[in-house]
Amino acid sequence: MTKITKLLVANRGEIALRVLRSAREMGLQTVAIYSEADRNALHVRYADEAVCVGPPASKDSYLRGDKIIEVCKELGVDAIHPGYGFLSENADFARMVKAAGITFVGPSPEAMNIMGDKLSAKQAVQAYNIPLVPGTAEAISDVEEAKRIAEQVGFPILIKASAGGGGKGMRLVHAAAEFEEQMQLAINEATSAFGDGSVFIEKFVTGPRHIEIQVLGDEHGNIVHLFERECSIQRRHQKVIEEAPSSVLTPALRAEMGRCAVDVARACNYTGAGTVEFLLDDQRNFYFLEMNTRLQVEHPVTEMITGLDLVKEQIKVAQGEPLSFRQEDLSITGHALELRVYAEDPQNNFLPDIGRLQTYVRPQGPGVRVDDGFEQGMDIPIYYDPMIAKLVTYGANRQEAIARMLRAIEEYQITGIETTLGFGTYVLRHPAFVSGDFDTNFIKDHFQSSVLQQTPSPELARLAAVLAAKLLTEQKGAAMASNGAAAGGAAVPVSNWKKNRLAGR
Ligand code: MV4
Repeated sequence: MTKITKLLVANRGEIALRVLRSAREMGLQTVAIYSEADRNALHVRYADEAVCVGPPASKDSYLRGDKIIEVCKELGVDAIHPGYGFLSENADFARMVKAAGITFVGPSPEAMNIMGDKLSAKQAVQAYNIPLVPGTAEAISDVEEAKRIAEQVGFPILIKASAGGGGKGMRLVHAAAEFEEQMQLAINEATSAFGDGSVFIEKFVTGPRHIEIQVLGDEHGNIVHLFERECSIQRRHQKVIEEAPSSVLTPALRAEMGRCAVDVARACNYTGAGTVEFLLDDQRNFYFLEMNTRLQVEHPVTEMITGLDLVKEQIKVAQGEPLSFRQEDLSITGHALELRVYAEDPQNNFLPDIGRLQTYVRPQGPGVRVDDGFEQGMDIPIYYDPMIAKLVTYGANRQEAIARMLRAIEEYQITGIETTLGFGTYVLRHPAFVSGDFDTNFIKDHFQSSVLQQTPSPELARLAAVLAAKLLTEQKGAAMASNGAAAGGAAVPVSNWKKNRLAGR
């Protein structure tokens, strides 16, 4: 047991603030780091101390592991929380931190190494009974052999880079004739992107759901799962809406996937918070894909349904404390949704929109949580992720969580930049989303084809004008008389997000 007294958060934005808040509740002293672009950021003001670590570019600041460790030594910091992104999954950094006598709030470098490589992850879980997508569990370089396996598995197949992840380094092959060319391209891509040309083959699961299980392990061999998050609503591998629990899992399937996730964690002696990713096919068969060895962006939905604070749990585990609960003590209460609010323009192919937050008023009230790192008047820096906030709602059931999300989106006031808020309304009102009958193709199937190609009709423009006028009147009158203005007369569910946008929200 090495009690942590002073924690440095090696991150920025909403997650830095999120981690600092839990650290403060635990009575820890806190240190923020920041780049020259983040001098006025909220995480800098929130921490007890803050140190500038370099110029705006991540590689010159938030990725400077050596500098960050220097800061720790100077300020007597005894632990580093890496957040997500940046150095969070860098095993070499975790090793350097440890070597400097500082606690890394996260898994061991060994576990990070095993799970950081898709093939070594598959090999590590082989001793356990974990379902894998049919294909090869080893790197394959012989084209003829690869072709034979592909024929056995059956087309279409995916060629994946072992060092890839999150959709990077994948190639879809429909037929044997394309195989050789695609494999060469995959190897070349993997070599230049990751410095490792190892690739493997998997049967392509069409229209899968992306379901991930949160796990938590301590240094005493205890590992539990904290149920699932449904992350199928994504666009080009960028998640848009996450929820917990998933509406497709039965209690039996949930327990089975949970057991598998715990075994995946056990296979690498996992400690701390981690996420095991599965694909679920239309027959509800599940397959282990990969493990993320960090706290994830979407962790709040799990916190809402379990009542746990995952950051506190991470810190307690890092201090060597045993978990204070067993699997049978855990249960799901209610339903949570998370909408990622990006500074992107859905009307313009989701291009990042930078600028100043001229108006920034957060939604409030029952069942609403906003994790963000901005305030009105701030600029969205161009150097980092375009996510402005995570809007999280909680309800007794899915229906209530959805209604609260729609209401919270209406209350949210952002001007000065385009955001994906209105796009959220579109998804949340879509019959396929409401019914729970969707997969990872949801946005491809229901957005691009039906909405983006539409030019605004005169009818839509008229609706937007009426709505804008109505909103203006409301704003001049009582504050937030939430009478469902944006929902009013929603005869064309397909394009509500446009109305929102045109109304300047
Ligand atoms: C797949 C797949 C279908 N079949 N593997 C994309 C991200 C990476 N973690 C794995 N991914 C996929 N792997 C097989 N064998 C489909 C995807 C996939 C996907 C997975 C999760 C969430 C969104 C996705 C969007 C497109 C493709």
